[in-house]
Amino acid sequence: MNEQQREVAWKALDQLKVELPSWGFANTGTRFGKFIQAGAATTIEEKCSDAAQVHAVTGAAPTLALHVQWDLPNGLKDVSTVERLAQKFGIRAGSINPNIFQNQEYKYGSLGNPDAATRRVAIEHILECVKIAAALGSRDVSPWFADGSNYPGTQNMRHRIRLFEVGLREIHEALKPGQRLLIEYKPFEPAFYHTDIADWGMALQLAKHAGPQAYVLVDTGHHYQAQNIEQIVAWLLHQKMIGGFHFNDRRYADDDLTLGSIDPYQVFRIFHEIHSYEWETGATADIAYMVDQSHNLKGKIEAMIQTVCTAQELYVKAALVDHERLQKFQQSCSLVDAEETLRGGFWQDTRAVVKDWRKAKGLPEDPMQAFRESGYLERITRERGERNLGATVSYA
Ligand code: RM4
Ligand code: MN
Ligand code: MN
Repeated sequence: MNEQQREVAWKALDQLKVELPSWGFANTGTRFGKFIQAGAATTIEEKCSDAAQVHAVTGAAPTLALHVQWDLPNGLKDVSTVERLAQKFGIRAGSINPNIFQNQEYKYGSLGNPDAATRRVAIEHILECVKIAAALGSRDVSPWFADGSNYPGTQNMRHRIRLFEVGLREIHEALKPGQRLLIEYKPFEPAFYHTDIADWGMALQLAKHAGPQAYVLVDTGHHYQAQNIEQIVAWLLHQKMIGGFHFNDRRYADDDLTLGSIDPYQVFRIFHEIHSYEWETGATADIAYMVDQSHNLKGKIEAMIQTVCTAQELYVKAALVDHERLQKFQQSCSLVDAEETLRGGFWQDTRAVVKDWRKAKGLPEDPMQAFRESGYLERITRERGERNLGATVSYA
């Protein structure tokens, strides 16, 4: 790697911040059961503490995404607790995620529910999330809607579009200046016939209808297998409508595996679209990079460290693509040369330069090793073990 490339890598690393999900530190499972980790977090205090460990060893994860019902069960009243914990552990509250999918009243949907009273409950919850976000100084309110139906003919899909338009617009009106509403999409699950916001086109239309502070959120696991995700990202960049990512990987469906574990080239190609846009326009794409993984077998904190490091390595690889050269080859339709220029970035081993960057920032060169040597995992396993292992295993 030459001096100029090192500079590019350094700048990219200074830029990249990755937000961690509070739910990724907790014991979760599949619908067949849970395998409990003795050291997993249960309380918001434990989640903040664990997230702070990831930030301490990577220096790249200063914020924690919160799911309101799980992390602030008393809503606005819990804001002061989160503030105190943020202070104590040196991490900030990140995106605020409403829970409009698990309570009994949402059996037939939230914003798309045919019952007006249920829609009201969902809207009121999201409006409270907007207030919570404002109180915590969080910019993004990030709802994911499980709404949909399971059998043809059981719901009027067109009517439900209208319900979403109306509901999201009301929520948008409550946003404070600078706040953003990030609209996530997912093709199926839990609904197995239709999902109200099934893809980026639907999310985009709804975001545009809601108002100028609404953007689309791309969860990398929420696509059909053959979908060209980087093309979606290219479109959303072009339209200045990409608000954030939920990073994870998958082999089959929404598997929530650690980032780049199955297909690192896919993540690289997404990052490439972003770097290419920034190089061409001179603008910084204002994107919230958030992790949404919750695999239940890898150690929770180790999985997060692995994901943050992977994001850094792949982000730098994409930054190292020679954009000028690439553009020239694209223009002349020199296919092999263009492709090899792109791959040139991917095949760079960026681990050494990331290590150098960490050293210069006073961070451990090997975050995983530093975490393992810290004794933190042994401590939380001791402290939380009895409670966690004694917990009844519930089968969802
Ligand atoms: C979904 C989706 C959302 C997450 C919920 C709980 O699969 O990815 O982002 O908040 O799960
Ligand atoms: Mn997600
Ligand atoms: Mn998901």
